[in-house]
Amino acid sequence: MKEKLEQIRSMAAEKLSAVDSLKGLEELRVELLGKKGALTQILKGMGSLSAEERPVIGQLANEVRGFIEGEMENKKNALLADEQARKLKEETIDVTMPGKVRQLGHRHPMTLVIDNIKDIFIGMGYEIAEGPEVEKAYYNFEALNIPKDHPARDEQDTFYVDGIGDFLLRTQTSSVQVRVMEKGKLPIKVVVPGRVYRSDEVDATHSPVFHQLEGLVVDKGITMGDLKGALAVFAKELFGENTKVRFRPHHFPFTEPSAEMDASCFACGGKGCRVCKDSGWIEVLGCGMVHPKVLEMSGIDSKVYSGFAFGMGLERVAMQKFGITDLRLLYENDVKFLKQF
Ligand code: 2U9
Repeated sequence: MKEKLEQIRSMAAEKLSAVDSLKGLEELRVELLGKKGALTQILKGMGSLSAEERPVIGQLANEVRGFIEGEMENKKNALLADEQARKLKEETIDVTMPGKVRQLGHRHPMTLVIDNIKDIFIGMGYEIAEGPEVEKAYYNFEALNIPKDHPARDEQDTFYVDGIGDFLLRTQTSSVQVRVMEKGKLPIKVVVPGRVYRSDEVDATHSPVFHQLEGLVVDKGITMGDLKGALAVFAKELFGENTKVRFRPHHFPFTEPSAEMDASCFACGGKGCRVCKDSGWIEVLGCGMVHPKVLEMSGIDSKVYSGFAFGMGLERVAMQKFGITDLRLLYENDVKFLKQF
């Protein structure tokens, strides 16, 4: 029995050194120390030993068990350490590897221009107003002093919506300012960006769908001086601190007097270049003092209140700012073109 125990000890040492996994170690534990294990079998046979032999064998059996348990614990710790070292090596991040480049999109050039102009006016204390693109003819024309059969309707021919009464696709965002005035809350200081529609053929400078931004200021004592001051500040913000402006007389049915505003060319500073077609000036917007009839039609007393208004085509501003020579590029969604902005 003594030899057998020694055999078990050396067999255990041999097998333990060959174990290379926690699973294998557990299997070996069952094989050696389990209920049907080699050591247990020996202990079961102790009953047949003499009274002298029993304590000697018992002590040896305990020693062998202690040896096996101790070695198993050592092996377990070594295997766990190996496993951790392997994981650390396997999961090491090479911080010198090049990262994955995710392609980020960006805003469309039209959105850039619209956001830029909105921000300028927000900075000057204006609120943003919006309204419907399918609009009542009254808000688009009559309320702006463009009655039926007025020649201005020819220039702003549009798409009429059949079947739901007197509706059309708005030709200007001015209908929104009329709606703001009708609400009756004074003073008014708004800008209205939005899509407008006209029955135009597509070419390098025309599109049946384009964007406008219009502004309206109504308060007691508003003068042409307020208009010029506000729009001169706007031009500096848009084109640069050194920008100068000039006003040329014009005519619009909804403003009186009316003007067009030019800004000194941001590309050449006014000397004349390709951008300003050698004139030194860039046409930016139309403007004027709101016609008293327009105020009255929306319920504002034109003897107490006055106002100024302005409007600009945003595609034109984008084309000028970015040097785009064909408006169609803004709608073709060619990634090679859009990537430049
Ligand atoms: C109200 C009263 C007055 C808005 C104005 C212009 C001048 C103007 C054009 C520029 C190029 C439109 O995109 S474009 O074709 N607009 O020149 N717009 S004053 O005047 C208003 C608007 C609303 C109630």
